[in-house]
Amino acid sequence: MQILVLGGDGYLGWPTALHLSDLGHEVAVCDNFARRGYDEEMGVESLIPIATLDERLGAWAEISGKTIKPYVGDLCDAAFVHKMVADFRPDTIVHFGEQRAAPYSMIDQAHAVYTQTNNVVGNLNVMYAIADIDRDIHLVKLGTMGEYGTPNIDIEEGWLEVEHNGRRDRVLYPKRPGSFYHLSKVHDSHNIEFGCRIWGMRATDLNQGVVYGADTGQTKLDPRLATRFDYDGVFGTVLNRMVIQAVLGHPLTVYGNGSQTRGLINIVDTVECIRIASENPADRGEFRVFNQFTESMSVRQIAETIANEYPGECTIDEVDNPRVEAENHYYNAKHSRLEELGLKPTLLSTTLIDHLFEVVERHRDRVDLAAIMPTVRWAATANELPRTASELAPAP
Ligand code: NAD
Ligand code: USQ
Repeated sequence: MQILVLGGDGYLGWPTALHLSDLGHEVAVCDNFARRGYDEEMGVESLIPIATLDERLGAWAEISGKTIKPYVGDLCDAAFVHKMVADFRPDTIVHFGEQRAAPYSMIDQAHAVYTQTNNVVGNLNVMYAIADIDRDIHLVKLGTMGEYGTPNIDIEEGWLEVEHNGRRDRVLYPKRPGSFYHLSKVHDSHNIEFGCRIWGMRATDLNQGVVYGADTGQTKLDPRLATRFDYDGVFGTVLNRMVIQAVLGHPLTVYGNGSQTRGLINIVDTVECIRIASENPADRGEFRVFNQFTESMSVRQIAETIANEYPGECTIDEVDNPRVEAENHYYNAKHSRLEELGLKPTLLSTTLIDHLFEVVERHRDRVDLAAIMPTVRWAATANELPRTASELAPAP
């Protein structure tokens, strides 16, 4: 298959491009390097050093003999997106190319506006390119489990059968997300579902849980193929952060009482889920939703698992929760559809955690301890005036 990976220079997009290329698909990647720009803006760096996109592509060609084609540009530029899709003529577009950190979107008005503009406009441009060029292109879009929030009923995979005043209907599952970032994904989901109805688009919305892990079969082959690994209070996600905190002797930062529960998935399963979704496309006009996570744990359980596993001393701190989120809540989210299509879950294990400790140990000198504590508070309203996307996140 011809597969175009948007956001192909990011934490998940790069390993996905390698995995798909390794399996024999013709792969292209698109990125505007916004993520490298946020690093400059925040004054932080990936724990694991990452090569430039050119170096990555060169290394992959050298090691595998396979070529991945780069498209460097901004998804918010409609003409660029149209030209790229017309040039590559993909069967599948995998869309990772958005601003993905909830705390970044909550810094102030400028960052909220940037996040929603970047994500919603970029996604609309991709939809219009598909509608104009070839409506059979399957859009595999990365959404998030956080779109649902933490409702007091079971979470289904995208759709809900309801009975109201004696009548029945199948409706999009009601959403109650917890940040302007998570909201941008809800807006995308609604736009895509509408595109399926009006244009007969084929779409799979992958509501992914929090990803952890540092490498995949391909990124391990050469340091130039490594993917990024974030630990700072803005871009670092909970399990990855806690592994680094343990190795650095920093108390594990549980926000609030730690009862909040999230779906988790290992990075090796992420890339496999994308393969499965791509090779089993949605039907014409179908808006299909898969919940992409393999196990759920409370933040406290994650902290206790890491603390128990760490061979040295490790303490857990209950930090004043910087977010506005439910801590004690019901959580039962379905996630069977990817497994029905063949996903073999990689569950959190001693081996996986020990491997992460080793990776962090190797790069521990690169950690900036000052970047660890959370700095963004949800309830604050810093309303610095919005800037343009290029002022906010200049490409390096
Ligand atoms: P990332 O920030 O590392 O990668 C996203 C990439 O998209 C970056 O390289 C960035 O430069 C690029 N990008 C952003 N805006 C762009 C634009 N306008 N034009 C072109 N490129 C653009 O993020 P990630 O962790 O790899 O996440 C990828 C996707 O998966 C995101 O959509 C995210 O919401 C979703 N997701 C991530 C996680 C997680 O835990 N990392 C969990 C669930 C869902
Ligand atoms: N948390 C802590 N301590 C920390 C960091 C986080 O207790 O040091 C808590 C948060 O309060 C939250 C939970 O852990 O309750 C998850 O936070 P996170 O930063 O790991 O994840 P989140 O902000 O939800 O975002 C991440 C990715 C995002 C993706 C989402 C999947 O950055 O791109 O969409 O995970 S999900 O959470 O399922 O929506």
